[in-house]
This record gives sequence, structure tokens and C-alpha cells, in this order.
Amino acid sequence: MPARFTCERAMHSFHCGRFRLDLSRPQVMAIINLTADSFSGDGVGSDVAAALAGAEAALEAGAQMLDIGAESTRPGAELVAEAVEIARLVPVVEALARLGVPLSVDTLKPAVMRAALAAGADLINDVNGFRAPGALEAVAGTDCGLCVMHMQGEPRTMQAAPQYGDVVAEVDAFLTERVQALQAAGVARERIVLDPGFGFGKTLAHNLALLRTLDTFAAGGLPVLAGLSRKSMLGAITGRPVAQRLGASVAAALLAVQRGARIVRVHDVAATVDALKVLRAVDEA
Ligand code: HH2
Repeated sequence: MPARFTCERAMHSFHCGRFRLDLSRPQVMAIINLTADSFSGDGVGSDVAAALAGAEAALEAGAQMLDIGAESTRPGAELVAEAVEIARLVPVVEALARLGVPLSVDTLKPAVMRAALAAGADLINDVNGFRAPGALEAVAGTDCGLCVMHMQGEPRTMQAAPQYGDVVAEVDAFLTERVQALQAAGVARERIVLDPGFGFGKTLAHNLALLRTLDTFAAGGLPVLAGLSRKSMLGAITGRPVAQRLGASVAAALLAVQRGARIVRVHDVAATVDALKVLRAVDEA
């Protein structure tokens, strides 16, 4: 059977904070949005108890990692001041770090990265690829994991007119350059996960090209994370609003795993976990 149709891959040891993860089996990362305006409509604002309940439910449903964010990156979303983002995140990081699973924080601001790590985060997920002044310095001297994502432009305007000559080659070159910058700053490769950034400055055609060739990004030996859950590309394909994209999201997660993704970042944990169980059973039959 061709390797791209299996869910098991070569051993990847991923170091993130308190954890050393074996990513030979795909992991499900549950999204907990501490926002009021996330595109998926499931943000819990700054309510620590609601965030904790959401995290516990996600773990119960089979998630192996958590990703929390306090600023929406959807086009047109409200900008959140650094101090507000820190105030929203820190109590939740402190509460969720006790759950005993890798805790990721989704931010592009260096001061927020520092505060999140001090509060107990294991992984920093930066949709800006650690390009902000001070971002490399915020993570380099720590032992946190890093998710390095590609984005063309910046969140407010990125979907206005995304343009590429060859989207796959350009995203690959960007990720390679960021890994080199991180390594030059002293970050070990074992701490890095790559993400082509579905929907971040990309048309439907760009997103489909990236999903079809996701293996390209895994070829360098670093694990790949894919975030497709409920995204507008799935709405464009199915004609369905955000609240009705479960089937499309599960299909997209499976396709990503079959093409090499080691972590899928999802809103709908239980359905994704079930789908991955089916994929694994077929692989092992
Ligand atoms: N997508 C979103 C946010 N963060 N991080 C990574 N690494 N990859 C992604 O694809 C990704 C991400 C957007 O999704 P969501 O957090 O649900 O929405 P919002 O930004 O509106 O809060």
C-alpha cells in the first residue's frame, strides 16, 4: 500500500515543554477559543470555568493536545491589545496546564508568548511564523515546542487578493527559511512543527493545492500540523455555513493525516477521533 494512504508514519520525537511526544501516530489538538468573535462561533471569552469545561470535554472525547487562543485571526476580527490578551490567557493557561496534556497557546505577540510560557504553556503556535520583532528571542531560550505557520499578509487583509506563482513551492521555501532562522537562534529541530496555514492568505485553489501536496512539507523530516476545521474553504466546497461543516471538517482532517499530517487542529474532537480510529483499523487490518 502506498505510504500516503497510511496513518502511521516514521517516529517523530517532538519536544514541547514538559512533554516528549511520539508523533508516529497522529494527534488530535482541540481548539479552545477565548474570544468572542472567532469565525467558528465557539469562543468562550475570558471565562476560566467555561474554558476548563471545554478542555475537559475535549480530553474526554479523545483529544491529546489543547490549543488556546485569545485573539481571533479571522479577516476583520477585533484587534486585541497585548495586555488584554495576556489577562485573558494567563488564568486559563494556569488552569489548563494542570490537565496533564501538552498545552499550546496561539499568539503572534512576543510579550504574550513570554507570559504564556511563564504561566505553564508547553507550545507556542504562531500563525505569523515567529517573524515579529522579539518573537525568536521569546521562545529560543526556553524548552517550548513551536508551531511555525505560513501566512501571506496579515490577518485583517490577508484574504483580499492572495497571490502566488507556485503556492506549494513558496510556502515550502518560507517554512524552510523560518526553520533556519529558528535554528540559528538556538532552537533544536525536535521542538519544531510546520503548518502551511490553510486559509491564511490563500484562495480555495491555493488551499486545495496545499492539501493535495501536504507530504511536501513533511519531506524535510519535521512533523506537520494541519488546521482545516470548519474553515471557509470547506464552506466554499460544500455550500454550508460554519455550523454545518462537521462532515467536511472530518473529511479534511482524514485527508491531511493520509498526506502526512501528524497533528490535526480541530473544533470537533469526538468525530475526528472516531474517523482516525477507522483509518487506523483499516491500516492495521
Ligand atoms: N487556524 C486558526 C487559528 N490558529 N493555528 C495554526 N497553527 N493553524 C491554523 O490553521 C490555525 C491556527 C483559525 O481558526 P480558529 O482559531 O478556530 O479561529 P479564529 O482565529 O477566528 O479564533
